[in-house]
Amino acid sequence: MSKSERMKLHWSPLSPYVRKVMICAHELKLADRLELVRSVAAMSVPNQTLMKDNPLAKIPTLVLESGSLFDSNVICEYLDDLHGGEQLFPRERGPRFAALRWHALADGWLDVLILWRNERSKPLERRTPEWLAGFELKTHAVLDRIERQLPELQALPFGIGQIALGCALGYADYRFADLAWRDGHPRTAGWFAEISERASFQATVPREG
Ligand SMILES: N[C@@H](CCC(=O)N[C@@H](CS)C(=O)NCC(=O)O)C(=O)O
Repeated sequence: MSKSERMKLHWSPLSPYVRKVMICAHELKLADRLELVRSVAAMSVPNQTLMKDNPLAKIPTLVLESGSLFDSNVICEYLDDLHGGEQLFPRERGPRFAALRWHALADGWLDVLILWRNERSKPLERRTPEWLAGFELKTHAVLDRIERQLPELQALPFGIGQIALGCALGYADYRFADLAWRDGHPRTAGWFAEISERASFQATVPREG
């Protein structure tokens, strides 16, 4: 893979995983190098065009001249590797695994929220109450963990951990307003308000279109 090859990104303005990639691209000053292709990805109707580049039919998918890359974690690392300067994925062992743990927590929570949203979109009689209860329980456990351990994240250099968490909280705001996640989590709320001011976050706020 060459450092100057063209990059096409299967993209949507509402996907939190795509947003994570776009925030990395903005932070790394690589956003102008991405050709954004609006791609609809829905679990129930796999997008055949997207499947040519990613058999899982998921976004984000990054298409390079040398092949395609997915998922968002791999794409973020790829972009970070292209960039010569400050790293979003720390190199040093301690900070690296601390950042990766936050990344995994935030992405794992996003996976829960997406499944929860899918379940909530079904007609009432087809919903599985135990699943709904499980998604809610995990969400509250994640939020409580974030609130407690936030100082650890704040002690790390800005990077993939903060980006992933910002995307997950942004998605919770966009799709789960009724969750009122700020209640009981004032430290997280303050942190999110601050990080949302970054230009990379402002440029990628979820919006229809
Ligand atoms: N683990 C993947 C998750 C990507 C993902 O689930 N994206 C959603 C859109 S937000 C998607 O493509 N859904 C279509 C599907 O699951 O078939 C990543 O980090 O890229």
